[in-house]
Amino acid sequence: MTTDTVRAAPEGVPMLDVDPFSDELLRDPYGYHARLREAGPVAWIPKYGVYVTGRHQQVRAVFADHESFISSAGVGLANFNKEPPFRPKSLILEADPPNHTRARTILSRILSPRTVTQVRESFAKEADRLLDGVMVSAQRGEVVDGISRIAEVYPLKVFPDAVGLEAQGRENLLLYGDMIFNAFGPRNELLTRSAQKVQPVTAWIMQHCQREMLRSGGFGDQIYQAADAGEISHEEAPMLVRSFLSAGVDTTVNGIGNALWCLATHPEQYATLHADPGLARAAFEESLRYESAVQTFFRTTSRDVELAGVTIPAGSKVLAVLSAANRDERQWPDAGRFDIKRRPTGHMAFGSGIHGCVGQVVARLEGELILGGIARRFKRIELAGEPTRRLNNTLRALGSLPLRLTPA
Ligand code: OVV
Repeated sequence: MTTDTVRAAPEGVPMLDVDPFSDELLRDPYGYHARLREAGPVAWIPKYGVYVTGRHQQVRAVFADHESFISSAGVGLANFNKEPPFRPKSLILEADPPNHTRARTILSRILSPRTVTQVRESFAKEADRLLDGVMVSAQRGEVVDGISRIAEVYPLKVFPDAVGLEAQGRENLLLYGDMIFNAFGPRNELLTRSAQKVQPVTAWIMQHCQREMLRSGGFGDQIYQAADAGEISHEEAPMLVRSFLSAGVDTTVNGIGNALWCLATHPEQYATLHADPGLARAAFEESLRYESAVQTFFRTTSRDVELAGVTIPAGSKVLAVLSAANRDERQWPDAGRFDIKRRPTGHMAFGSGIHGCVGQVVARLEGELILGGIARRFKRIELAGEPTRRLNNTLRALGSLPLRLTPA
């Protein structure tokens, strides 16, 4: 099956004749998201022969029914029951219960609220150190790139430190993230380009999943401790460490980058945050809703299943557009407004259900510390030039974000 085969819409399902993975729609997806929500609760994309949903209620329903909408056939466009996965399947992301449950139990223990209490102080110290450096640049009147100076630097420091990874070679984590998130989409130009670097990057990643490469006591080592305790096999342990290295960096880089963009382009909202830096956590949460770092995930139907009156046959791919659900007027009054005082509980940026982001407490900690640190230091944050996009099949990502930061 090629991705170029155009397949007619099943009877009664509205057709949405778009390529969500085209440069044009990745650059500006919001018009297509509105058309998607208006087309109906479920629609059909002929270019890929997949179902698609962008309303909050249905995206939520898909994630809630993990027995009908499974992950083990892949959470990208590729159906692993029909073609081999591009890398050995993740033990958590691309698994269903009961296998998923074993992996999930271990990761959620390592990434628990208690862990966050333990790492908070060191994460806060690093945020302060980084932002003190940004302050020096700002005081000199320099333009600061929010991506290369803040959004990429911070997660690439604190998270791999917590995992227990050496400092050398961490840029591989960004390349790897770019690649795997592109690989959830079609085999387009974006994937081809990032996959050209796949061999050396994958080799580096797998090498650094080995126990002897991981600091004793870190998140990575704790996986091996779970293997020692018999919760998983020692062959599975490096694969679970790989999940940290896959999901833990590019996601937060873009979560923070997008939050900076939201604040720089909504000066009245930044003024509110500056007046009360205690809103940092709420501001990060709203930026996740408004400009979700992870835009989409697929599921595969394990059986004929009804979704909003449409019967989706077994073996179908279903594209859940988290970011469209996050701006669904049916769920969020004035959905197109970035409002840090909104309480966007139930947003889909971390997914929901049994596969809901297991690292979300760590992600929120990073976001809160960076936004809080900025709010306390700077009176204003403004664009100092046109931001550029880094197009990715799954991530909403900026390549650069020139900022003028005015010290308070
Ligand atoms: C990209 C991503 C998200 C979540 C989990 C994983 C990867 C994984 O490799 O387990």
